[in-house]
Amino acid sequence: MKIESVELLRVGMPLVSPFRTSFGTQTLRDVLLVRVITPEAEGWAECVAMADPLYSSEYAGAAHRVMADHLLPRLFAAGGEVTAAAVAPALAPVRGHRMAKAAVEAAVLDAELKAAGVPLSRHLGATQSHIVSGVSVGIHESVPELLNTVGGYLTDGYARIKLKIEPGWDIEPVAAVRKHFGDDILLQADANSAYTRADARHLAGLDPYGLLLLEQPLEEEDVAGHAELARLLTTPICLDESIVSAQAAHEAIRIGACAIVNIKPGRVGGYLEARRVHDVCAAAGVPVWAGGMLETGIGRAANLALAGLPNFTLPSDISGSDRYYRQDLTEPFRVTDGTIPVPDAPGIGVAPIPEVLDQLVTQRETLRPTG
Ligand code: NPQ
Ligand code: MG
Repeated sequence: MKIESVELLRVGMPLVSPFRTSFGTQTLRDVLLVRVITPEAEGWAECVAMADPLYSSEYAGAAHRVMADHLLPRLFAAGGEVTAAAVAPALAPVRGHRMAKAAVEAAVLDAELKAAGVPLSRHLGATQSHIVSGVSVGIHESVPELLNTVGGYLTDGYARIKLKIEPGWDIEPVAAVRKHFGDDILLQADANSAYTRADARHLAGLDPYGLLLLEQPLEEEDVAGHAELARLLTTPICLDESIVSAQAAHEAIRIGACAIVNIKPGRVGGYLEARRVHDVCAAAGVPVWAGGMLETGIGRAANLALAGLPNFTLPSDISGSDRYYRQDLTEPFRVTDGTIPVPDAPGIGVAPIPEVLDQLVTQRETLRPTG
């Protein structure tokens, strides 16, 4: 396939309500889109880096610059001739910047699959046509307000609730949600690395509440700490931020740092590496589930395809479009009977609605192969 040009677009997506996590409160999603234009087809992808480097060291402004200055020149090195499988090797000399690399690869992959008429789900080897939909619930001002929000999501049909926690907002909200909604709801918690090893005894206070898992309690680099913590808790430990590659997943599992893995393609450098993470976990008997980064319909569509792989056996963080956005960039994704269907059209199966994109776009830049 020959790339004619790549367009980088910045889009400002207002959230339906503020989303507070242990690393801050978000009210607007600063989305970086990648559009790959070839004579046969056009590919779209979304970079999941946030506006600020709070979830990880990557952020949208840096992802934009590294794409324009380092990744796209390498992609264009063969005069624009490229295959999706060759993208990661071509970008490998650049260290880190996995979210940026993931988006470049995903846009090429979408163009390639749209040209070939093959859905991403089929290309990746998905076996599930509907993905069980969970929802991530931010830190609230009070327990009554939290119960009201959770009740609304259960009414919407979400099959699993994830509570964001931090020191000072952990045991009490978990206990209250368990007591109010009963033992049957699927419940888990995500700390986004807000604790230290010294908090082990305190975190063991979550054990009586039957959580499916506790996600990333300690910092990204402290994989050994998670192994230590796992021995002190009965609640299964799941890693998110720490799992930056299939290699990292293999090592974390080997030392007993996690019993479950959250898979986000952006965090591991692409959908092809994400499939390798899936495979490493499957071989070790470790179940996985699809994470979420407040994606628009572009990222959400691709995540649904990946989440169809057989070892994705726990409910996803892939929610309906209306959980985050009043107006999505694509046709909205809806939750029915607690699931969202995997798109079955070629590539990611969707593209931005031109009028919506024009309305929300804040910046566009076009880059071309030279010669
Ligand atoms: C997680 N996602 O699992 C992340 C964290 C997260 C759905 O909980 C803007 C962009 C805001 C990315 C807030 C969920 C975000 C973001 C939270 C990612 O850890
Ligand atoms: Mg997480």
